[in-house]
Amino acid sequence: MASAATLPLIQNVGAYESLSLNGAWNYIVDVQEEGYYDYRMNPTRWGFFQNAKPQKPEDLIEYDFDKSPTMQIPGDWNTQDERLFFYEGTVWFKRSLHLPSNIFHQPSSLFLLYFGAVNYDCHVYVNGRHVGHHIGGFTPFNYDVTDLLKEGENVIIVKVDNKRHAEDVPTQIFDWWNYGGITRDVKLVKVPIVYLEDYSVTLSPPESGGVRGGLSKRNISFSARLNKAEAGHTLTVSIPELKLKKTFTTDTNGTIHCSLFTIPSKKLQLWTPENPKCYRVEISLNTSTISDEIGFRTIETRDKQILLNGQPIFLKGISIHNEKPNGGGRANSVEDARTLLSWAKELGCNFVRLAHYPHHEEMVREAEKMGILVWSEIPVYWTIAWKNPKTYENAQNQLRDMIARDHNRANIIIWSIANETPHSAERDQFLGNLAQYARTLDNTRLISMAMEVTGASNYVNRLNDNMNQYVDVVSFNQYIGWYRDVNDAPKMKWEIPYNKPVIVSEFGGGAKYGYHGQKNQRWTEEFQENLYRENCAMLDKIEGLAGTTPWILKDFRSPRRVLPDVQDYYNRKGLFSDKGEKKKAFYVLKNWYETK
Ligand code: GCB
Repeated sequence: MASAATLPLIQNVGAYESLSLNGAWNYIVDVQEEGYYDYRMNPTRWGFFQNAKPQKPEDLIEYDFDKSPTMQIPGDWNTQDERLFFYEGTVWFKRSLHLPSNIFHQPSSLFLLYFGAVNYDCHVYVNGRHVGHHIGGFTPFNYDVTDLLKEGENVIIVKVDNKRHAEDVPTQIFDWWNYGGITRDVKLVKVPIVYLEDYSVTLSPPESGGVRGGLSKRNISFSARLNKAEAGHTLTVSIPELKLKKTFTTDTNGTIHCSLFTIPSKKLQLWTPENPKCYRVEISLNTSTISDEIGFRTIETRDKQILLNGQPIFLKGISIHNEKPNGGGRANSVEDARTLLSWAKELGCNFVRLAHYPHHEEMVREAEKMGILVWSEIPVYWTIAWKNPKTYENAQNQLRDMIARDHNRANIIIWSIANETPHSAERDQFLGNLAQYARTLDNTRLISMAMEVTGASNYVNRLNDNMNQYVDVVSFNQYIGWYRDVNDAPKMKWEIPYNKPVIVSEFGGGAKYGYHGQKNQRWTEEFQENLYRENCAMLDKIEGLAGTTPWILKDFRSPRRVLPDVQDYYNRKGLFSDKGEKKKAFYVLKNWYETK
């Protein structure tokens, strides 16, 4: 029997006919990996992936998925079973799937099993066969399972392990909840045997005749790659509203390289936060057609400015964790995205930093519809195992899949490769390679990372990071007023010796919603309000400040935040409480953004 194959990620998975596998999945919590190993640590006879059942009354099988509880997928296990709130380990999931015989009467189709994200390490089985192993908790992946499916009952089993390790990405410690499970959509996707694995439709950058003021024509470039390296496949791309249509033929690699559409500038509405215009793009390959909604804009830097469509823009941002707006748990729906993003809008934002890992796809797509620019990041956070080649490979794969999923979204302007990493030669090499890799995958966006400033003297903050040469935008986090006295804020000086735009990618402090007192009383809303006031005044003095993404939109769960009655396992730096109530500092930031 043929085995399944791990495939590169399919672009725009939502454009294909699919069967949702969301819903109730049975699960077994497996603290000692009994589903794999017997008492001598040899493979067990009755591995859970077999979904074994006793055949005779005397048969001994010590598990039964069908009698085990269920939980909703997508969803984290921590907030669905109170026994699993702090659990980090292995859980097995199972669901069955009834397939009618007629779907197999279409020999020109393949079936891809697609996972939006599984945190952190997972093995996938279909009808008892191992399909693949994936690591990394926030990026999608898909397998070709065509040959493993059968008419009638099919069983999908996923073993998920979210134990933390020093060599992982993220590493052993991080300031957010390690939500485990199948946290994003699962689907069985039907695609033609030859399908578009990847395509990109972008407005060409200025130097190639794209945009800068006065140009009468603009170029839209199209490139594509099929899943098969075959010449002679015909692709027709059309943008009906612009009356553009062209037909291309693939080369022997199954690719189409940067083919251009030229269009008079005045006909093209550019995507902007004020007018987030997207055009329907239809792509026909052989006899099948998919469509996407694509916006056109350029993003570049000039000295210390960020230019959107050739015009300087100040990025009025906020950092966000991918957590549900009310009550915590992993966010995974369009509604979650809309709520969080509408709070950002209310704050006056035109930009969000989706920290510290790729958020669910709808978050990016909804932001695009709402006119919100995005910074998207991989979880290379704090003390990564810089010397470990496997760690690098893992980080690079996460970067690849983040870009593969979202590179057609006009609103993403920054790929961020790291957050607050300690300086060393190994770290510079690791991050330098990541930055270069990102550019080979996508040279139409800016690269940044959240750096740290060092105190050159008591009141002078100097940004001194070898990574400055690799990034387009220098960004740093600073916590004056929280990890340092707020009264120092007016005395602070900033030395950023690079001719690049600056984003302050974090600042902020904690407050418990509804707790009031003096402005020097920690945890009160007044303390946070004053901290924001002082910070906004201080940031205004940074030369070349091109944007800010304060920390953070909403209180979020973190195992590191243990102070009873105040934190209770929440990082309280949100401008909204975990239940969505606004704190006083919200208005300070909103007012400041109104001046920008
Ligand atoms: C940081 C981290 C962020 C933390 C934050 C804090 O610098 O980048 O992940 O949550 O500080 O609250 O301390």
